[in-house]
Amino acid sequence: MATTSTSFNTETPKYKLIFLGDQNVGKSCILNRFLNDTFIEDYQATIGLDFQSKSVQIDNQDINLLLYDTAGQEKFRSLIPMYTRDANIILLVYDISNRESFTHLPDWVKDLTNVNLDEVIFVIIGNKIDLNDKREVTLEEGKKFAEERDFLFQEISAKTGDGFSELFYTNIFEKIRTKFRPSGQQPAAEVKDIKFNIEQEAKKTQTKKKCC
Ligand SMILES: Nc1nc2c(ncn2[C@@H]2O[C@H](COP(=O)(O)OP(=O)(O)OP(=O)(O)O)[C@@H](O)[C@H]2O)c(=O)[nH]1
Ligand SMILES: [Mg+2]
Repeated sequence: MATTSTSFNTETPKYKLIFLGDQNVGKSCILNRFLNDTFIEDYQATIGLDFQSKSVQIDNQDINLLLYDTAGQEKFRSLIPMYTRDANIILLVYDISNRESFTHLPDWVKDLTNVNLDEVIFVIIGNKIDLNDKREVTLEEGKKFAEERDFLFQEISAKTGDGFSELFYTNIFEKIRTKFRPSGQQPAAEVKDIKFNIEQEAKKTQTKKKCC
């Protein structure tokens, strides 16, 4: 189990994000694209759970994202409730070129019996849109699934980085701002205008790691 962590100022708000979804849908690659702006071509199944963290700014305030990457393999499924119990944001991933990974989504949602869906931000992610010619799930189907449950939705490609800006800034950080409103601050409008520069963010994180 690879584990990296950074020590944080304890007053900085923390949000726990958990990536769920079938084996091979690209959960680890999504995290890797978000944290390092790179893509891993070879499949290496996650064993149990991986944890990483990242600091970002919302409304000029630092927040810490605690990122949990779970294993999609069936044999690890029984561990999931342990990780989702105190999650703030649940990201449920399917592969747009693999219909089964989409039809399994209701089962993933059903398994979240210990989660109060009103208190978490739930995001449905259709990954691998670079494989559009092999698409087995339409954009509309993905959207409909999410809308019916009042979940956020975004199609992305961990391979190309398409949709990442919308996923994190337009959807997740904006929702954190309105739903959790760190420290009750007044909303400061500019989240959508922040240019999503993964490289810059990664450098910032690395610098912080070195100094703390
Ligand atoms: N074409 C394409 N391939 C992708 C994309 N994202 C991931 N992959 C590939 O899909 C395979 C699985 O990716 P992972 O990120 O390891 O999948 P996972 O969901 O973490 O799998 P588990 O850890 O077993 O649950 C790898 O071979 C990746 O290279 C994508 O956006 N496009
Ligand atoms: Mg993985």
